[in-house]
Amino acid sequence: MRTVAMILAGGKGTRLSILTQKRAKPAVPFAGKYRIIDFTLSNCVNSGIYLVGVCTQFRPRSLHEHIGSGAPWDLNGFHRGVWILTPYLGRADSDWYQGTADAIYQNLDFIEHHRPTHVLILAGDHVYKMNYNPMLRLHTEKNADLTIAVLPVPLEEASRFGILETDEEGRVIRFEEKPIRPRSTLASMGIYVFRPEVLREVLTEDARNPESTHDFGKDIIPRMIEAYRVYAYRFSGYWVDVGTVQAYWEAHMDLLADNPPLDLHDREWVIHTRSEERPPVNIRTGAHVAHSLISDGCIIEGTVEYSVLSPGVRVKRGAVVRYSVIMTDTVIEPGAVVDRCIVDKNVVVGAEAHLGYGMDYSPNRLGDLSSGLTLVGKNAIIPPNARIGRNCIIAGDVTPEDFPDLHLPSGTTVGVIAPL
Ligand code: ADQ
Ligand code: ADP
Repeated sequence: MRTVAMILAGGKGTRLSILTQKRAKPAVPFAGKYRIIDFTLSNCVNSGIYLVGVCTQFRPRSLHEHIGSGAPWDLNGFHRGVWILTPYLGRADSDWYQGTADAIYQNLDFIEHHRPTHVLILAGDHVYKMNYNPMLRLHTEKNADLTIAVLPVPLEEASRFGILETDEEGRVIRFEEKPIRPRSTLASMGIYVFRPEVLREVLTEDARNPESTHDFGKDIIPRMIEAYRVYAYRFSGYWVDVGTVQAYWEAHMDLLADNPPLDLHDREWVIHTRSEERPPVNIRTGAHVAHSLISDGCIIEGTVEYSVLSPGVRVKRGAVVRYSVIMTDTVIEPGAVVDRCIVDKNVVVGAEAHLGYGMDYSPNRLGDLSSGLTLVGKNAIIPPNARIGRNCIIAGDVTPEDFPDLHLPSGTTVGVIAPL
């Protein structure tokens, strides 16, 4: 068996709001020291898959720098590697990938160059640990053309996914992408194994179809159900598509349980990342830290509860951080309170400022936040004594001059948000 994995890492990620203002979704920091794509890259190498292509297009710089030569995942060497595949310039219609199927279609030569027996198509924005080998084996045993990884989801969430039905043998007999009225709760994880010849055949046919949006879920899979052997592989572990701010925050809170559903301490399935050298965490007199993940280089003098801190965060005397995700090198000045917030890198929260203030848990106007989260973008400077309500979005790089009123009511948006 020879497998090439292709990671789709090119979606716009607009539902992650300011977190993807300057970086691609798979490059968004996760669980303190990782980036979202680390889970998929690590799953590949831990499954013994060493030929990996990453299809990128939107704001790929952070992602390119993070992946670099692939060394942290041991993906640099003879017969192994990670290749960043950007859309090539000069195509007549568009220089960008149109849909997920188009991103793979444009890279068929890359895939075939490696002469694989199996092509594994993955997403760059899922948080999970999965050994792909049982799925690849099932694909071979069933002599399948396509195998889709599936899992049950709650009925109220089913319309966010590709929903399918199978016969008793596990063959897929119906597939509907994001149905308004779902007939089942078995969801596609957007993880596919293709027989390489079939992949070329279906993508070439799709590329010629002017009606198609060139998307696996919308176009390719529904058309394959009758004419090809399509099977479902049932996955039973923890898996989240962290495509929305709410899901991103909830997945962090999941990590803080005493027995988290995703164990980052598992020595049998290490999640690899690129990280800088930082000194050990320094917890000073008067600090109170509980139910939290604190990364290297943090200095804590205040209170941190139910929160995840990336490297180099400082929480100064009397400051309180709770139910929050705080990214690299952010400073929380003395006496500040940060409650149910996602704060990007290099932010300064001024002394005695209060973020996530008040009791407004109503859904955010942008439709992204449903439990009163407040977001602060990269490099923002929040002035001392500011009061910023829940459901607020402060874009990156804003400074005190952008805050004529230090009391921002719930639902306020400050600064320019990435175009939706
Ligand atoms: P979605 O997650 O809605 O549904 P999509 O937004 O197309 O699918 O993203 C899939 C992956 O491809 C993401 O990682 C995204 O970043 C990437 N991507 C999107 N467009 C791209 C492009 N043009 N070039 C490169 N990469 C691109 C899919 C399936 C559903 C399934 C869910 C599970 O269509 O059937 O249920 O995933 O999350
Ligand atoms: P982000 O806000 O997404 O973290 P950065 O540019 O700060 O964007 O970081 C992206 C990646 O590039 C990280 O892995 C970081 O360590 C690395 N990086 C950032 N600046 C440099 C640099 N000057 N040289 C090499 N790597 C860098």
